[in-house]
Amino acid sequence: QVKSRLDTSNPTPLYKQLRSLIRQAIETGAFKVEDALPSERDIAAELEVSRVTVRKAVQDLVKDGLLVQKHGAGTFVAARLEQPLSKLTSFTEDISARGMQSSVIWIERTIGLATPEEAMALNLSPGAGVSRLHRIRCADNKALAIEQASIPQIFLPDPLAVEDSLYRILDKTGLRPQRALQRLRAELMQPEHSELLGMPPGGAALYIERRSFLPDMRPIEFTRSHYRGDSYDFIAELHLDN
Ligand code: 16G
Repeated sequence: QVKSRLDTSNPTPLYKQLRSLIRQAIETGAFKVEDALPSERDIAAELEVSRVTVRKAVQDLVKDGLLVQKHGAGTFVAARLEQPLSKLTSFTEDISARGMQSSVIWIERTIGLATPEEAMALNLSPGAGVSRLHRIRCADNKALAIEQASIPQIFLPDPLAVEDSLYRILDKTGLRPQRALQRLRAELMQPEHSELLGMPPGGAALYIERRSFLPDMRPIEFTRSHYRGDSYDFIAELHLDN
C-alpha cells in the first residue's frame, strides 16, 4: 500500500509527490512486477487527494514505462526487459524475439572522419572515413535507449542504407559481427538524453559500449548506448571456472 506521505504544505504539486511515492514503491519492491495498482478511487480516498491528481501521477508513470494500463483490467507494474549479456544479438532481433515491435527514430546518419576515439576503437588510421548512426531505439513505441554506432566506411559505405537494423545490412553483405567486447557502466541520465527518452532528468541510466569484430578480428562496430535504467535488466549465466 502507498502510505500517506503527501504533504500539502510542500510547494511540489501533489501529483508529483504521488508520482515519486509510487516510483519509490516500485523501486524498493513494495510493488512488484505485474502487481496491480490499487484503483484510482482507492488511492484517492486513502491519500485524500482528488482522482485527477492520481490520474496525472499514474499517466506520467505509464509514459515513463513503469506502469502499464491493460484495458478493462487495471494498471500494473510494468515488467522489465531481460537481456542476456552473453549473446551477440541485435536490438531488432532482441525486441522481436519478445513479440514486440522495434522501431527507430533517427537523429543522424552521416559519414565523417574518424575521431581519435573512433580510430582507436576501430583500429583505423586517423582521418579514415566512418559511417555514423545515431538513433533512438524503441520497443512498442517506447523509447528505451539512445545509440551511437560508428562503422568503418569501407564496411558501410552508405549509412542511409540502414533503414532499421544495422546487423541485417551487415548480414546481407557477409559482415555480421562474430565476437564483441562490451562494457557496462552506471550513469545518471544526461539532460539531453532524458529529453529524447521522455524520462525525468537525473534518473538512473546504463551506459553500454560495444566493440564488435569480424571472424578475421577486424573491428566492425563501435557503439555507445545509453539505456533507461528503469526498464532493463541485463542478465548473465555464470559457470564455475574449473
Ligand atoms: C544492439 C547493440 C548495438 C548494435 C545493435 C544493432 C547493445 C548494447 N548494443 O543495440 O551494438 O549496433 O544492437 O541492432 O546490445 P540493429 O541491427 O537492430 O540495428
